[in-house]
Amino acid sequence: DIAVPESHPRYESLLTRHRIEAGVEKGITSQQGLIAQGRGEAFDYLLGERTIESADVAARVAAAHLLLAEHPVLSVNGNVAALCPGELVELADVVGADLEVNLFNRTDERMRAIVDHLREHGATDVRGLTADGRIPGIDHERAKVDAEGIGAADVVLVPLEDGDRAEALGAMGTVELVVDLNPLSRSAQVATVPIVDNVIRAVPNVTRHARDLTDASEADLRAIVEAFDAEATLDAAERAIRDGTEREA
Ligand code: PTJ
Repeated sequence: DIAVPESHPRYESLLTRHRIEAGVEKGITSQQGLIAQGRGEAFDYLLGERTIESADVAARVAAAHLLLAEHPVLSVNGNVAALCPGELVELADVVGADLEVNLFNRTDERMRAIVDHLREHGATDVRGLTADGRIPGIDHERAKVDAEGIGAADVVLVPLEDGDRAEALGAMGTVELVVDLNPLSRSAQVATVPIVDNVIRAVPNVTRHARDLTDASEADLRAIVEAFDAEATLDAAERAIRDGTEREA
């Protein structure tokens, strides 16, 4: 869906940009989403535009958390809705999670456009429009969630979350699985499981691990979750960025 040959060295990156642009045109992605994408791209470039090993381990741990959860929810914002809607619907199916549209810059138009967009990509029930719950400790619009959705979730996947809200969700005792290309961002720092990878690669990777772990026992899943070290994972991502930079220099 883009006039760039697949052989182009920056094909993936250009495709991603095109999706975000199309998302803005469709009323799904906010203008700020363009800036967020640019920020993410810079980190992705430094990581070598690949899934580093520590991110793959984190994706497996995230899959284990989602499979163990009583009530897992995948939070969807304007960027991820544009980048990987079908992949989010697939992950929700595989782990039995709800999808909930939850926006940083919330408007009714964008909420509805994203719900429709997810339905076009195969989602049946999409939460977020009820908005009868609140995340304590943050301002009104950004605090809105479905009481029966994120409000009652034990595990939430929040791709590209804002730091404030990531912190507030953590304070509610929710297990937070964060996808963010910047290992220094507050969301990555406060996450139970930070996945330092592009959502475009991370979401299908979590799904692949979830499929692989479908038959694992509860004890095995718990062992995977308990062996995880978030701080070491963030350190490994920082090292990958520094090493890459040194190689370029
Ligand atoms: O649709 P809304 O209103 O909910 O708004 C969504 C955005 C992303 C615009 C909003 O949450 C926002 O402004 O986020 P920030 O504070 O800019 O943070 C975005 C973070 O995501 C940054 O740390 C980026 O490095 C990272 N990021 C950007 N694109 C990607 C990414 N991480 C993974 N994959 C990406 N494609």
